[in-house]
Amino acid sequence: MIQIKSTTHQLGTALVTALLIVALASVIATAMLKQQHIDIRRAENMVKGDQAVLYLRAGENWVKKLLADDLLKNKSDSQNDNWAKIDSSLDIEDGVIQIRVEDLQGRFNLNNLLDAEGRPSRNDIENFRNLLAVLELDTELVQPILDWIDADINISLPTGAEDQEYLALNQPYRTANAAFVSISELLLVKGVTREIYDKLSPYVSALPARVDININTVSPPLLAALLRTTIEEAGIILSNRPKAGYQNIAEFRGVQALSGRKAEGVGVASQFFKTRVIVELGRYNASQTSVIARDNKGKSQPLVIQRSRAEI
Ligand SMILES: [Ca+2]
Ligand SMILES: [Ca+2]
Repeated sequence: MIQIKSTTHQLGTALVTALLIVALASVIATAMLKQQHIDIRRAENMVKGDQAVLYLRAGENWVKKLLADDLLKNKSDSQNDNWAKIDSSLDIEDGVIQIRVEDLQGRFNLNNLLDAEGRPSRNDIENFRNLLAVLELDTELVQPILDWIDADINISLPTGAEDQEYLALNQPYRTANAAFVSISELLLVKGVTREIYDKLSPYVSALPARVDININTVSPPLLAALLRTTIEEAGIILSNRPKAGYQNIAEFRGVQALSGRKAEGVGVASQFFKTRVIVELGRYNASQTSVIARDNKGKSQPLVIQRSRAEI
């Protein structure tokens, strides 16, 4: 009797031990599967990430090629050019790629506020003031913006700002005292709130050279600023623009509606373009913004001078 009891007890212990081992093995197997699943997902993301980067570069290269070819086709730049017409999605294996090109000379170049010698450029300052007015923003913002890029640390009166102002902030920083590298620097300038920035940013650029505004790609608010007129009138002038754009500036100046008003610092060709490429590969998304400079004399190939995963 004692013998049977002991055997039953031993059997029970063995069963519990076996169950424990099975349970433990299940836990380990589940953990291993989970880790394997994470590893597979990680590897998949790495592959997709590499693929996406290649697609982003391919999109950028395609635009460089279009810009180089365009130079051989015509000497002006307008929305009729091939580079301007890419605004659609292309199907690729496992996904889609979107490419958009914008002429940055359809905007006001903030660095034009200083002339080639680094002195305030009266005409450009006037144009910028008008742009601020057209956008219903404070025209006095021009002073701290000018102070941000001029070499000296003398405050432009009455509303300018230099180091003294910025060094007194909770998170102090200095004035750039150099050309804007990105328009997002505006957010550091005294008086420029996020709201003001969002309103102004579609109309300005930060280019590494003094450039003309391209009359073939200019927007109604900026043209209104250049001609000292209303957005409505600027819109009418632009609606009469030839389909292939103006071929030279004399042709633009000859337009009836312009009589009595003369836009300065304008041209019909561009050197700087912004390309935004967006790639979607299944669950994986990636985007890139590049600024491409084109040598309009055609001596060298278009060159990427700025590249960012964010909007520039
Ligand atoms: Ca062209
Ligand atoms: Ca300064």
